[in-house]
Amino acid sequence: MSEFRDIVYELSDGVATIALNRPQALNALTSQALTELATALTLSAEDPACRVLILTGRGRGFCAGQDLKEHQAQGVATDIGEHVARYYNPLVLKLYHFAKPTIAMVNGVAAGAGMSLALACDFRIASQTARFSQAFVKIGLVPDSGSSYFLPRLVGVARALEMAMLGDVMDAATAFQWGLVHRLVEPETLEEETFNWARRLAEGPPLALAMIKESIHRGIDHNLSESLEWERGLQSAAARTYDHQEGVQAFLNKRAPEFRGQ
Ligand code: LHQ
Repeated sequence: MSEFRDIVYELSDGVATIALNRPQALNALTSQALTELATALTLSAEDPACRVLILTGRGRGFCAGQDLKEHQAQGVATDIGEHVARYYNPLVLKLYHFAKPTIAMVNGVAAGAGMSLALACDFRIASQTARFSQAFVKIGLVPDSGSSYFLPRLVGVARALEMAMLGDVMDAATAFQWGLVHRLVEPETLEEETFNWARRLAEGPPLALAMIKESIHRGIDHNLSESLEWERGLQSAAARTYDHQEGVQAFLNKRAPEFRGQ
């Protein structure tokens, strides 16, 4: 069901999957791929049948960041800042504010802006073949696409500086130990484990999940008084949903709830 060229978009059982599909270049991002990714994000955001999003890559890479061949072909006159503002920043904001759970299924190397995209997702489930690199410094650039925001929040300032300043390729076991990934699994079970996780989220109460995401995001960016006030407003809204009534009824009747997103 995909009319795209550089990505594959699929939806089943409430789970939408966007797979970057330029395996020969470890799914490095061309303008075409970035445009398609943005379109697929809008599609999945607007489709009520989609309750969870998985972002992954085809082949042995997750995403090697900006396609440096395209970048080079565009010439030194190109303003990278403009490119970042036009393609990457809107994409990262879309992912971060995506009102449904997002999972990066990290099948292989995630480098540069490719790592940033993984960090912008709510969850990272990684195969033992995954690797992570803040590759920017290796080509004389600085972290972009949200890495300077997400990385210190996930691993702390000291480790973020180490990754960003050295640009070393980190193996999956270290990434797990550092708290960059939620689960580390065998390559053969990556899809199954990720889909199991996704299906659990897809069965959750969609409105509450969206509000939980919003409140945790606000919690990291605001002080306690602001967070308490924000929680109060969201709780009022959550308590007015059908799904809240359904959850309570299901608990009292000792049955599984059927959440509708209402
Ligand atoms: C690639 C790439 C790639 C093209 C592997 N491009 N072909 C934003 C806006 C504008 C400009 C600049 O940047 C940004 C933000 C960024 O994302 S900057 C960071 C850009 N990414 C990188 O610097 C990573 C470059 N790649 C690597 O360091 C390595 O390929 C990693 C560590 C990712 C993987 O290493 P290996 O597993 O040893 O694979 P490989 O290097 O042999 O690559 C396999 C193929 O993929 C190879 O093609 P070839 O035709 O020789 O088989 C690479 O040329 C191609 N490829 N990354 N970013």
